[in-house]
Amino acid sequence: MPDPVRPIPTNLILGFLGVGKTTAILDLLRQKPEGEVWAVLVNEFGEVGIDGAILETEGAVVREIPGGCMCCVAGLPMQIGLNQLIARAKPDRLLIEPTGLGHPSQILETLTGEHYQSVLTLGPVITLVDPRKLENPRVLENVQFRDQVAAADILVANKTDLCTDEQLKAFDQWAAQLAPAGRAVYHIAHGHLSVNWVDGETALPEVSDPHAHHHHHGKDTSTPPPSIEDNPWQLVANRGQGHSSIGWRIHPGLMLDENAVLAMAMDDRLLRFKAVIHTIEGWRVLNVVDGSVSILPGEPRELSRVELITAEALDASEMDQLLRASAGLSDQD
Ligand SMILES: Nc1nc2c(ncn2[C@@H]2O[C@H](COP(=O)(O)OP(=O)(O)OP(=O)(O)O)[C@@H](O)[C@H]2O)c(=O)[nH]1
Ligand SMILES: [Mg+2]
Repeated sequence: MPDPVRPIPTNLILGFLGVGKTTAILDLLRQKPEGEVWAVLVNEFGEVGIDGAILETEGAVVREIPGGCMCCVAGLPMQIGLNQLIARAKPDRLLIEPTGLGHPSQILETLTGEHYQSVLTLGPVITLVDPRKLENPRVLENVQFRDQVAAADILVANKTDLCTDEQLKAFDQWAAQLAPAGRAVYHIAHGHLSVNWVDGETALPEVSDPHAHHHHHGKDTSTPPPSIEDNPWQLVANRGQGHSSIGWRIHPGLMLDENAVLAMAMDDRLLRFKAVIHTIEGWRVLNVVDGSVSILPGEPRELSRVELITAEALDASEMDQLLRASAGLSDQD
């Protein structure tokens, strides 16, 4: 007789753009009990999807749902992706990273809905916060931020290496007055979550109306991108959630100049820049958020990927020209 199928323990890792969600999942994957298979579902605001390529390096089975905020893809696209991931990986645990520009309620609804009742069991929801951001009233008022916090079973201050004692104290005071009282609060750096935090059950706190933020992407997320061989330089743009993204998929034969890409990434109109690219010196993982730059060696991929997110829509052709120049291409190429 086959073993009865046990529901897969599942954790959401929430938090605002660039707070350290992918870093934290990478860190959890390094602490995974030997012999277990963990799967990661990641949804990015941008169309191109960078985190999947980064997460695959830690041996997880990864499925990306690029494009849009998770609430918009939380219906069918997410169910298709999730079902395929579960069928392929048969994971012992599932970690989900929704976009930082997303609203968690619809994804929670999907995961706890009838379809997944016997398939998944929702463990603690972990929300990361950069305590420095609490100084910005616009962050505190942001509905996505508030609902990411409201959904948290465990509230974690990340990037504490970059915080002053006062900022950490202010974080603790802010966390202490949040309702409901009594959720676990921790301070960490470099996304170093304890693997023990993923065990247990979520208290499923209430979050506000998911329909409070109407917007439209007007696109079909199920269409696969064109082949990189046929189309070696692909530019895709996305809008929604009061933000815009521009992304590129680039043939790995087109090597980029790291310094030129970095110069483009440091443009202070960008809220976020990330890339897994083939440079003249080798593969690199670039990350820029809040003026902090990280450059790491990367593993060879089937293509280079670049993504930037802005509040105001940028002229995609201006950015494209810069990136093309970094690959030694002119507009006409
Ligand atoms: N100094 C410092 N840097 C950190 C810490 N955690 C993450 N970072 C860096 O912050 C950048 C963004 O981290 P990610 O893990 O990609 O953040 P994310 O929340 O997944 O970002 P999005 O998916 O774009 O929303 C990377 O360059 C990380 O190396 C930390 O605790 N301290
Ligand atoms: Mg991420």
